[in-house]
Amino acid sequence: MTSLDPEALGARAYAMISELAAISAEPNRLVRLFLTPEHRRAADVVARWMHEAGLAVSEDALGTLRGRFGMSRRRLLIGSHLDSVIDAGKYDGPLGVIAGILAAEPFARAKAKLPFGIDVLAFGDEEGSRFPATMASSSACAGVFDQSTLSLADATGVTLASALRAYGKSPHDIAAAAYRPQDAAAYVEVHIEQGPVLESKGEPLGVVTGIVGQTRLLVTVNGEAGHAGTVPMHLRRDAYAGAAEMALALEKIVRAHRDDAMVGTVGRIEVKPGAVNIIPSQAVFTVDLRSLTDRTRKFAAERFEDEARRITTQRGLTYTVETFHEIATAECAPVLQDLLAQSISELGHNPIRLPSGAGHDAQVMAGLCPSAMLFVRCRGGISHNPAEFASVSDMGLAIAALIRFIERFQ
Ligand code: HGY
Ligand code: MN
Ligand code: MN
Repeated sequence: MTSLDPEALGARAYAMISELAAISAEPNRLVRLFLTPEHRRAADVVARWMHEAGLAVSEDALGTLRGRFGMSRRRLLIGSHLDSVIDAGKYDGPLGVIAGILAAEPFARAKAKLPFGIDVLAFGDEEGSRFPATMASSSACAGVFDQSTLSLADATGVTLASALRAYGKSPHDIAAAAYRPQDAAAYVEVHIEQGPVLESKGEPLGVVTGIVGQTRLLVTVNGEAGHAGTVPMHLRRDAYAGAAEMALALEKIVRAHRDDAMVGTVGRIEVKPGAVNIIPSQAVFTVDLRSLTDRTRKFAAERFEDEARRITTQRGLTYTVETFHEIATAECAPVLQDLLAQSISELGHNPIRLPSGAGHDAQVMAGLCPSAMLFVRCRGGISHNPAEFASVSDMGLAIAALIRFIERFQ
């Protein structure tokens, strides 16, 4: 058994988290998007860490870094993502990559004879912050990359295909990035909980039972521009007012499904022409709908469409709804859950089991191989926010638990 010093592991993790957090497209907030110069700089730092840990480093056609130990065909995959949301916290994603490197290191240094190899994976796109799709990198590893994603464009009109070429990759090599199912023994991801449960129970670590399915919609509402001072209210076709009523209708539908941990969010809205004295002719907004059961999520999406139809008819508006991301609920492999729980108990802590309301690469990897997640307590459950925080000791305990997990894994 490897001797463990969680405090020292946590301190190293914190130093690495801080180094990555300084790599941002903007000086005053953390923004690190897929296939940007910041992604390249972050990947170069992570490649150096992987090399220093004794891992053989390679990069696949989607820019996923792979730190490899051992020659066995059968691979234990450990990973998370390097990209961030806009104005992000510094733990969401990087903690999982860093935990994988620090957990693999003792085995690589000792040239341990394991019945499997270890691949630490640093994915470049999980958040979907740049292109209107998410988890492109882990999809390529899982062999489910959707080629139509290549033609998606970012806010500046750059397509994923041209961004890949600018990053030095060729879309023709994407298929080669896929693991053969027989080679992928399991996937494990360490991630901050991004919620309040572990903190409320006074526990540092948790074992994820399942990851919610997601539906992301782009809704376009069209009305008629008009003079804000002269058009009487009953004669207006106000696209924004219609969109606002649709957002409230979404909230009402979702609140009716409390039991499935269902949540619905309108996270972004653009109004045109966007002048103070013009009645909006168009409103374009996103819907993020999640639930622990796919059936209720799909039912809620249908109910939302019914409401959109009713509201726009009443208001003389037209609308379109485009589903730009859909991913099913993923169950975490019970055997791996138990192995993680055992590792946490051995460290003297109570292995809380909980679902994940956030999406993760583990959801995609669950289609390739048995997958599991280890959650780390985060202060106030805050995430996707610069106030995001995980303590040195909690991070150290997570890495220690991951080391014990690797020792037990067969
Ligand atoms: O949106 C999510 O759940 C994840 O943070 N990408
Ligand atoms: Mn996130
Ligand atoms: Mn994440």
